[in-house]
Amino acid sequence: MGKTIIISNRLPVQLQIDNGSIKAIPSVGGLATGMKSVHSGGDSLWIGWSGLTDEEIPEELADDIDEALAKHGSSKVKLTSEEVDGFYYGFSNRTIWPLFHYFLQYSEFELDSWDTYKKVNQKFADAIIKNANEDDVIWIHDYQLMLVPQMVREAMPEVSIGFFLHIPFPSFEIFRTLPWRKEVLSGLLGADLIGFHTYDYERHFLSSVRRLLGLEVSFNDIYLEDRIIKVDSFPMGIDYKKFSDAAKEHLQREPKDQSELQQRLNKHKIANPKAKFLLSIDRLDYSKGIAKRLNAFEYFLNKYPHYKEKVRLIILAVPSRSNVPQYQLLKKEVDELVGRINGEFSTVSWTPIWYFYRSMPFDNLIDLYTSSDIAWLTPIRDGMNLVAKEYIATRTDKSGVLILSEMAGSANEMNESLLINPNNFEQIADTIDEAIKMPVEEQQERNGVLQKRLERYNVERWANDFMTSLLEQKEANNTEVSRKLSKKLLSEVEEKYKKSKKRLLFIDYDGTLAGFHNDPQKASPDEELYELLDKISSQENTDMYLISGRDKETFTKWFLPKKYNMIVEHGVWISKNGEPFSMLENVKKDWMEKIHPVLESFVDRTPGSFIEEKNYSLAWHYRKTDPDFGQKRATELNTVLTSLIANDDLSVLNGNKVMEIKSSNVNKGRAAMRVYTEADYDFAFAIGDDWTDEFMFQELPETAVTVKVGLQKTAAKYYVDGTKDVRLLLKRFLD
Ligand code: GDG
Repeated sequence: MGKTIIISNRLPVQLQIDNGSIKAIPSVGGLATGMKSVHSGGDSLWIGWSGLTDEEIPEELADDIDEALAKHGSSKVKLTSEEVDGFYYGFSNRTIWPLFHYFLQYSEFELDSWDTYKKVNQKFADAIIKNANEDDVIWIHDYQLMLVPQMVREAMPEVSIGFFLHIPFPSFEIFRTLPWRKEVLSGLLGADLIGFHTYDYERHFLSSVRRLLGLEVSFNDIYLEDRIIKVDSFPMGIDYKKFSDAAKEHLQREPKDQSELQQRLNKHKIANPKAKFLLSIDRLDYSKGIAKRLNAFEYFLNKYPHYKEKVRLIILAVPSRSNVPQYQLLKKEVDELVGRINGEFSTVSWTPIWYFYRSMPFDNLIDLYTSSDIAWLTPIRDGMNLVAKEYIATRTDKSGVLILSEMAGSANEMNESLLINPNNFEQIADTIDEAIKMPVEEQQERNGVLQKRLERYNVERWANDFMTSLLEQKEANNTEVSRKLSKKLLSEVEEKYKKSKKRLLFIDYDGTLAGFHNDPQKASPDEELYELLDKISSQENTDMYLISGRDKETFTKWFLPKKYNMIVEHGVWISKNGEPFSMLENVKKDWMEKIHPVLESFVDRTPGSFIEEKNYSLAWHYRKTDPDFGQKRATELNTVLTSLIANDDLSVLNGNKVMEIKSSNVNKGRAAMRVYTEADYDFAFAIGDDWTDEFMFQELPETAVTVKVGLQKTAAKYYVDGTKDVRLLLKRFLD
C-alpha cells in the first residue's frame, strides 16, 4: 500500500497573512479535529483549500505558502474568490447544507453555483490525480466534494477511493428535490466505500440510489456493471486520550498557572458553590438549534423560578460562514435573544447567560468542559456532534450530566445521557431540573459506561475501521470467486469451442440475450439476435438450447419454426429442431388454486406488481413497483409462501424482481443434465443472469464453461458485465 491521501475542503491549518508573514492557525470543526490524529500518524498527504483565495496571496509569498503547508503534510488547491463564493458559500452552504439538514426552506437551487461546484470539484480531483499513485489510498471527505470520487475514478480506474459524509444524508423525499440529484449520486459512486455516521443516513442513501438510479442494491452493496460499492456506517469517535489527558493536566494546575477564563470561572464557583454551570458549544449554525435553546432556557426559568440566580448558561457560539445571509440573520437573532433574556432575568449579582461569540483556544475549551456541571446540546439536526463526546471525555471524576438532542447522530451511541427532543420545551425544562438534581453516583454510573465506549471506539479506531473496510472492498472486487472473461480468457474459451467435436450450449434469454423491460412481452428478440442464433444453431455438431423460465406460448411466437432447441418454464417443456413443444417433466398443477388468491392479495396491496400465469408455475412480478416497497413485499410474500407450501412438493424461486412458485422437481439444472446425458459432448457451456440459472452452473460437470451475466454471487466460473458482452462472446463461436 502506498500513502494515504486525505482530501477535504479545508486543510488542518488555515493560513493568514499578517504584515507579510504567514501564520498557520489550526482549523476548528469536527472533520479537521477528528482527522488530525489520523494525518499525524503516518505517510499521508492532506489536500485542501488553504483558506486564502488567489487574490489574497501575493506572488512573492506563493512559495512560502507552499512551504508552510508542506510542514503540515498539506498541499493546497488554488481557488479564486469567485470560486469560493460559488462553490463553498454558494452550492455547498446554501444548497446542500440546508437540504441535508432538512431546512428545505433555506435551500437555493442556482445553476451558476452548481456549475462552480462542478468546476471546483474537478480542481480538487485534478490535484489528487497529480499527486496520487495507483497503490495509494484516497479518502475524500464531506459534502463539498461529492463529485470528486467519480472524477478521480475516471482518471484512475484501479485506485482505492473512500468517501465519508460528515453530515446527515436526508431521506429520499427530501433528497429528490435537488435538481442535480442524479449527478450527485453518480459522483459519489466513484468510490469503493461510502461511509456515514449512522445506519439511518446509510439507509436513506441506499434508498435514493435504488429509486433514482435504479441500481441493484443487495444489503449494503451497490452493484455497478464492473464494480461493487460498499456502503456502511462508521460512527466517528474523538481523540479520547487528548481530551482526558488535557482535563487531568488542567485539574492539577496551580491557580497561578490557570488561564484567565478558568480563574474567573473559579471565582464564581467560590462565591456561589451551589450554582450550576450549563454549557453549550457549537458553530453558530441554524442546524445547531441555538436560538431554540435560548427560548427553551427562558421557558425553564419561568417554569422553575427557584433556579434563578442558581444556574448560568455559558454559550460559546463559534463564528461560521458569516458570508451567508441565513447565518447573519441567525447571529442577529441570537444576539437579541441573549440581550432580551439577560435583560428580563438579571439581578445585581447574577446574569443568566454568558455569551461568547468567538473561537477559543483549545486550552479554554477544556476550561469550559471541566468547569461545567451540565453540557446542554440541542441541535435540530447534526451528523454526529463531537462536542458531546468531548465533554464526557474531560469528566475525569465521571461527574457531570450530558443533555443531548435525539436528532444528533451521537445520540445513537450515547443512550446513557439524557436524550431530549429539541422542540419539546416542557421536556427540556424538566430534564434540566432532573440534571441539576441527579445524584453524583448516578452521574458517575452513566458517564462510566459512556467513557468506556468512547475510549474504545476513538477516532483512531474509526479511521482504522474505515481504512480496513476500504481495503477489503478493493480486495473483494479484485478477487471475485468467478473471474471476468478477459480478452485472454475469451480466447481460451473460443479455442476450446473450436477444437471440440460435439458441443452443447445453454443460453438463458431475459437478462442474458435481451435486457429487461417493464412489460415482459416487449422484451422480444431483435433482428441482430435472430441472425446470431441462426448462425450458431446451424453450425455442425452444435446443439444450442435457449433455456428460460418463460412460458411456451411466448417462445413459440418468438422462435418457432426456427430450428433452435428450447427448454421453457424452467424445464417443463422442450422443443427440438423447430418441432412443437412437448413435456420434458411431468408436473402437477392442482396447487395453483391455493396459491393464486395469495398472490392476488399481494397484487392488490402492491401497486405496479402483477401475476404471470404459466402452464406449470405462477410468477409474481414486481419490477414496476417502488424498489424499496417491492423488496419489502417480496420478503413478506416469501414468508407467507414458505409456511403455505411446507407440505407440497413446491419451491419458490427468487429471480430478478420476480418470485416464481413451481414444482420442486423442475429446474434448469435438472433439465440441462437430462439433455447433457443424451450424447457424448466434449464442450458444455451455460450462460445466465439470475438465481434460476445457478442450478445449471451447479449441476453441469466441472469441465463445463459456465458464465454469469453481472456481478452477483455465483457458482459460475466466469462472469461478463452485461447483455452486450454476451453477444460479443457468442460471436466468438462463429467461424
Ligand atoms: C461536522 C458535522 C460532525 C468548537 N468550537 C471550538 C472548537 N470546536 C471544536 C469542538 C469539536 C468541533 O469543533 C465541532 O464538532 P461538531 O461535531 O460538534 O460539529 P461540526 O463542526 O458541525 O462538524 C458534525 C462532524 O462534522 C464530524 O464528522 O460531528 O455533525 O456537522 O471538535 O471541539 N475548538 C476550539 N475552539 C473552539 O472555539 N479549539
